[in-house]
Amino acid sequence: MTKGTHRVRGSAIEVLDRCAELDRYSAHASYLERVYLSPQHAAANAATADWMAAAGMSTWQDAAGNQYGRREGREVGLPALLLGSHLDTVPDAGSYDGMLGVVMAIAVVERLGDRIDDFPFAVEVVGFSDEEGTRFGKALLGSCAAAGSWDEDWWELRDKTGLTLHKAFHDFGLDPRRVGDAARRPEELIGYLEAHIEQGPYLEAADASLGYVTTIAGARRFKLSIIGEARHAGGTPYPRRRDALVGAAEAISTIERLAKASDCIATVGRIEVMPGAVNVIPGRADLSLDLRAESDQARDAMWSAMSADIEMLCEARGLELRVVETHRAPSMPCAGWLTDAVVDGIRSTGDGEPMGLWSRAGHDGMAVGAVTDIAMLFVRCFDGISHHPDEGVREQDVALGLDALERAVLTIAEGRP
Ligand code: HGY
Ligand code: MN
Ligand code: MN
Repeated sequence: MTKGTHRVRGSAIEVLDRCAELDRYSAHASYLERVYLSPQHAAANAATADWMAAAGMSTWQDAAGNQYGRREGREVGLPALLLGSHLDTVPDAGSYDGMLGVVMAIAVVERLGDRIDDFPFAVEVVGFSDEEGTRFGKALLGSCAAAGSWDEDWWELRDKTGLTLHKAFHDFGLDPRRVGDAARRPEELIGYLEAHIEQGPYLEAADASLGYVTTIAGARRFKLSIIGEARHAGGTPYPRRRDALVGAAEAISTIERLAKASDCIATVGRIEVMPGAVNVIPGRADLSLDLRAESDQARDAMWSAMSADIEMLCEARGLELRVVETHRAPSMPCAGWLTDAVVDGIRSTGDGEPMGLWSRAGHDGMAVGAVTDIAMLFVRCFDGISHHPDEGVREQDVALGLDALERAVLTIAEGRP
């Protein structure tokens, strides 16, 4: 911030400055990556805790590394309206996916100030610790812990160095035996309201700054292994080949063809070819599959069609297909009463008739929805770009988003006894 300028507390420019400050907590100097249980995770939690405290909140880190802040309502110990998002990122990330929602939530607590003292509920802000699943492959670890849906099998998940989640917990200073302490009981919360960039082009196409979410897409992620036979690239005639990479290429185009012809969305984001030598026919190809749809039924029907077609093409090439499901999260509808408050907030900004859309991106609300009602406020992002350093937001859109979020919280407070 340049000398002499005064940053208005709870303003859009302060929110943007804080998102820029969080960029500093990255595992790499040249690009942003902040993963679960890393030193960067700890640093981002500490900075966020400072901002929460400055906004008048008590702060704590829970047993799964989620960062919380809380401001009491008209009595101590009331159930809380939970605001927030996540602080972790994908590799080579933008500055706003997750972080914007956490920092906007803190700004809204700042702006509401002493008015919260008269609320019939407390207001909490959470910075979830692992929405992306970048390090261990399983997404929503932080919010699953908060929702009480931690799976003991996850302890053996390994990062790319082979370190287990269990060991990483210890190294971070957390006790794996206490992860259950992070679980929130339904009676502790009245709802979860998350502001997030849209991560798609629809608000921009409608020239809308803000939107509300109807449903968060259901997602399933798989590791597909296509097994052939490594052989000499020169000496092996085509009829004798069982080329795993050619099989994977056909599978990838099949995935795209089927998804394009549907309302589902499927992406192969990663492929690993073995042995990976230029003069050896690939004996094995491991590829990721990220599959999403507005409903779990549509998602599962698409998986059945895709897996059947891939099985067939592998059989025709003499290849073996092995499938491991690495992540599954149900589609999560947003609650009507909470979404009505978001719509009220958007309407109060004069941003035109509020636009509803289903979220193609996954969010922590998919896990939190197991213990409390959820709703989401979307903020337009430049050209729909996300999961990329060019991710960007307009200050004016963030300013309207803060107004809408503040109004939504007030609408909820006014609507409760
Ligand atoms: O993958 C997603 O949709 C989210 O950004 N984690
Ligand atoms: Mn993301
Ligand atoms: Mn996100």
